[in-house]
Amino acid sequence: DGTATIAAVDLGASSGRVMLGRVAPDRLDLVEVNRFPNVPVRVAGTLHWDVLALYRGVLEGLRAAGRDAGRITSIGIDSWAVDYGLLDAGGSLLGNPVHYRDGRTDGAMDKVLAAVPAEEIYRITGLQFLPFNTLYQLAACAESPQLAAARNLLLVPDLLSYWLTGIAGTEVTNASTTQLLDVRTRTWSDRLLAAAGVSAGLFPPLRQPGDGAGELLPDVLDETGLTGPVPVIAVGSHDTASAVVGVPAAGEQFAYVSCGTWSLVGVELDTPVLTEDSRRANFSNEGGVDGTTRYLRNVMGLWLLQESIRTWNAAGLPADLASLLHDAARVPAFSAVVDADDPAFLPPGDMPARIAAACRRTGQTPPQSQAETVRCILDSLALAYRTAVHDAVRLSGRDVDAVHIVGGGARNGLLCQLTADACRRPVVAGPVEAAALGNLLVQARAAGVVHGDLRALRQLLRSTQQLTVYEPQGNDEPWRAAAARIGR
Ligand code: ADP
Ligand code: LRH
Repeated sequence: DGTATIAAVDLGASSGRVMLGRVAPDRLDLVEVNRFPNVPVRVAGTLHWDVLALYRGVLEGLRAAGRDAGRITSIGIDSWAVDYGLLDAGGSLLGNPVHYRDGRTDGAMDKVLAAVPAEEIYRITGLQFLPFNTLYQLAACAESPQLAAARNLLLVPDLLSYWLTGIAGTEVTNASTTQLLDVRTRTWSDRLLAAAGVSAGLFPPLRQPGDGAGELLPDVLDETGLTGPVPVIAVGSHDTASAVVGVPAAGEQFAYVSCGTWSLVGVELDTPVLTEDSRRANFSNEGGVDGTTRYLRNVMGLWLLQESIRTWNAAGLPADLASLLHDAARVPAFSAVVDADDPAFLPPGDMPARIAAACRRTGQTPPQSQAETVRCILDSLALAYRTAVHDAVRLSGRDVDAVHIVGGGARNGLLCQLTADACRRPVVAGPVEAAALGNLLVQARAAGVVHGDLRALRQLLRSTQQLTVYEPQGNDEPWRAAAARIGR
């Protein structure tokens, strides 16, 4: 009847959700049928994802979707990037996937860069140098018996897809985050596979967003109560690829902040920017849906806030997000700012202490209260977004009329206003579930209920999603001064 009923699984670093969408050419309704926390587990000193708990959350969500909807047109999965599971010759998972924040990659990037110069890696991949890129994770465990026993490497969404369908593949937008893919040909780079110590055969065949990825296995139909056949569709399986599809922009002159645990800040381009300036600015050319380039920088994001709250709660101090944000709005701006991208903030641990130390290092009085710490985080994030938007404009030549904030951070009115002020441009906030919506739209297009390019898909978002606009206030001077304080 021209309507599709679609399940979009979106696994973020802080929570996973299964969303159920009903899509028609002029209609898009989305409901959350299951949400579950994503809590990493340290085992024998190594930080792991609890991948079976996530898979259970997916199965429970699919069961709930079936209860709500009856038949389901298709399923798609996206998750955070770079991490993977290894399968043995029998297709069994070899150990639990390791978290990108685990310390095993300490020093691994330097070792790879000693063998292959950074300039060359950037010319091939166009990717930001982050210590946890799959290239460095693999190099860090090159000698491990586990890698020796591995016959297949599956990125997290592809691993869950494999459990659902029995068919292994590698979706290309997520593959682009490994730093093993050639950004121009979108195929594996032999040079970098060699540097990682693996062969191309480790990776199942590449898939494009919109490709079929198999059908639910009989045992999964039993487990979920769904009526087959139910196809699984490859979507932009990197959550940020799906989130950028879900940005409700009108034209081309927009920047986005995909604002969750991380903040991914950049623009959408037709072709990558591979200049030396771009490499030095540590900008990424990630593979987007429909062959687009997501030209962006990883900013440390709301992790700074999440980890501060976790630290306070662990110390028995009451701290809830709503009251912290309420109090932070009353703290004077720019009392202290930090470089949000300081690598010291990457691992789990006492975040307020590390923020205070960073303030002292730059000659500032550290925040004293929880509210001051939260204000410091939000000012610092807005400042980092400002730098990233300026750099994206400068390095790509793309003009930007508005900044879209999507993801959980779109709910943070103070952060949205600060971002408008810092970027000197209107901020359009929402949708919160942009990744799930981008996932769903690519499936709806594969099912033939919506048509056209990303612009057409975004038009459907603009006509169906609630958005909030924040106009810039104040002037640029305090932002420039704050940037100077941290040497930016
Ligand atoms: P991820 O996909 O990385 O797990 P989300 O996009 O779900 O992240 O965003 C989670 C973040 O959104 C939280 O860390 C929190 O800071 C922010 N957030 C969620 N709900 C609210 C809210 N009601 N008000 C302000 N911020 C919120
Ligand atoms: C956001 C994200 C980001 C990656 C990081 C590992 O969830 O996928 O794009 O850099 O996780």
